[in-house]
This record gives sequence, structure tokens and C-alpha cells, in this order.
Amino acid sequence: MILHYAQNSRAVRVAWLLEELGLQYEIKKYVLGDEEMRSPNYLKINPLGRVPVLEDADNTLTESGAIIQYIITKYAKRKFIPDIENENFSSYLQWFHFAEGMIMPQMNIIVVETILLPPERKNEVNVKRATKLLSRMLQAVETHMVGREYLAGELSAADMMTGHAVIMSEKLGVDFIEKPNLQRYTKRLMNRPALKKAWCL
Ligand SMILES: N[C@@H](CCC(=O)N[C@@H](CS)C(=O)NCC(=O)O)C(=O)O
Repeated sequence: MILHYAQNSRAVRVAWLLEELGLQYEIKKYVLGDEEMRSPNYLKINPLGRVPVLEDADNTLTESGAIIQYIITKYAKRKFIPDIENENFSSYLQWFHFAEGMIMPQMNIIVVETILLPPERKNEVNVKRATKLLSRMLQAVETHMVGREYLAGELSAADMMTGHAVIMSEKLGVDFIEKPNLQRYTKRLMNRPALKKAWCL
């Protein structure tokens, strides 16, 4: 397996899973925004020029959630996915998809509007709206985390998706002062050796 990875990106989710599972993988590292991710060679692997990408024999996947499901289903006997009869199964599905469905769209807008665009194209209204929505999405996680250690019972792939998105939002500067459950949750996740390693590959 080859994981195309960049620090501070969604590729950390995949590396985190691989480290938790102790699976062997080769890593190819990039720097976000680097020309290399726009090179013809890289665009052949992922025409969107993004990370993560997983290459596994004839299979190439370019969506973090799909990559995680693929690895767990193919190589880990569905570890980190609750059984369908498990009381946490529906919660697992909900929080697995919450990252890309609800949190990351707001984060993307904030990153584009505050970091990537040249000053003359930045739009304060977009930033305000996305910041407000992001706070609402994070509040939903905060409320869910009352009395819980992980999103769906034990550590699951939902934490690797939405837990990672929550950590990214904290790193982006979202204030967690009024979100004590998220503070505890992100600390708990960041204390896991597999995530520590995945973050700094
Ligand atoms: N929905 C995709 C998003 C992939 C994505 O946007 N990756 C970002 C890093 S987190 C990227 O590679 N950005 C580089 C660019 O847009 O040039 C996923 O979950 O994998």
C-alpha cells in the first residue's frame, strides 16, 4: 500500500488508522500547496491534485472516508466499525459522515478566504458566515460528547474522521473555551501514540 500524505491534511486520518492497525505501508510525502501536487505525474494518480491518495495494487482511492472504509474492510476484519447489531452502529455512521458533510465545508471556506485568496478577493461576509456555521457544527459534537469518551462507544473510524476534523478546527484557531467536552476529547485523541505518529510523519 502506498499512502500519499501531507502534514496537517486529511491524510493524517489514514495514517492514524494504519498506525492503529499496525499495517505496513509506504509513504510518499508532499507539502500542501507545493507544485509537486500539480505535476503531471501526481495528476495521473489523483486528477484533483489532493491528498490523501491510497494506492493498493490495482485500486486507487482519493477520498479519506472511502480509504478508511476500504482498509478496514479489506485488511482489518471491520475493526473500528461497530457491528450492525451494535447499539452504536447508527451513531457511528452519523459521525463518520459528519466530518466531510458538515464540518469540513465550513473549514474549507475559512481556509480559502483567510489564507489562500489574495487580499483583493477575500470576502469578510463569507468568513463570518462559515465561522458561525462551523461553531454550530462543533456545538453538535460538543453536545454529543457529554459523558462519552469516543463518538460511538469504543474508538472507531468515526473518531478518525470527525475527531480529526474537530482537532483541525482547534488548530485553525476556533476557541474551545466553551466546549469543555471537545477539549477533553481532542486531548484524549492526541494522546494516542498512533495519532501522534500520524501527525508528524
Ligand atoms: N474530501 C476529500 C478532500 C481532500 C482534500 O481537499 N485534501 C486537501 C488537504 S486536507 C488537499 O489536498 N488540498 C490541496 C489542494 O487543494 O491543492 C477527502 O476527504 O479526502
